[in-house]
Amino acid sequence: MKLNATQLKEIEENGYVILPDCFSNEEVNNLRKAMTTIFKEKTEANIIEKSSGVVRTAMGLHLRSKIFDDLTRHPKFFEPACQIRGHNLYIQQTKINVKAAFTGEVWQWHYDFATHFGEDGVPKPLALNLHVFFDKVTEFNGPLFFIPKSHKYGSAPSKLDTVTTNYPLWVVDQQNVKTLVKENGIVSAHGKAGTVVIFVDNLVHGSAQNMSPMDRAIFSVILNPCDNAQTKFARPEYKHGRDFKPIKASSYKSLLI
Ligand SMILES: O=C(O)CCC(=O)C(=O)O
Repeated sequence: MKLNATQLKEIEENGYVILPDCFSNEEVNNLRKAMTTIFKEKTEANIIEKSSGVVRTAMGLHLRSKIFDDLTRHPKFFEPACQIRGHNLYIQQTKINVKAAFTGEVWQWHYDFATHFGEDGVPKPLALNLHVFFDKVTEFNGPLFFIPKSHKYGSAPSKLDTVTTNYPLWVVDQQNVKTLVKENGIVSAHGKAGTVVIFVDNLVHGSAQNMSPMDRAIFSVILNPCDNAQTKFARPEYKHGRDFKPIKASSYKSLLI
């Protein structure tokens, strides 16, 4: 799947692009079945919500399951990522962020590079975060909020938050968010299951708690240029992949079995 000139421009200008109808219902249903199995595993790579104890984030999925490994290398992620960042990309991270009905908790305002730099010593904000919705995402069930163009302001000062949720996150302070939103507004990323969203490493984003009765699961793969790999190794492999060889596109047959 190749991005057209308008979509490439959207990423450059706004820092994100939303691509509806990328994966079929059959593919998403198979992925959801695999997700249920993954959530039952007792592993520290399944991080639970602070209050409800349900899975918040299941990580390291390409290391844990064939179908998620194939999804990670799927041409619908891989080809657009190559168009934007070139062909030498490694898998930095894979996860499903769940946000369960009624209980899914907040992701504070942040941009991914603050964590990639702060925790892993990634030199430059070149990683791409590529999502696929496993549920219909609406304004009600905790969609991601983006501040368009915020990636153009460089890296806003960030502070490590280990208190709000069970997932440590480098977050942007409210005064900076206020300024960025005043100048650029906020958009929410919604669409049907099977929608793909791509966004850049410096884009400020977050999401509110899910108080709706609808679950909201989103798969995420972060691909990073091989020559921009991590230089610090404090986090486990399920949070930052250690195989820095360039990936190839998968045959992705397992998505349809
Ligand atoms: O899943 C969400 O709502 C937010 C996830 C996120 O911001 C991230 O993975 O960087």
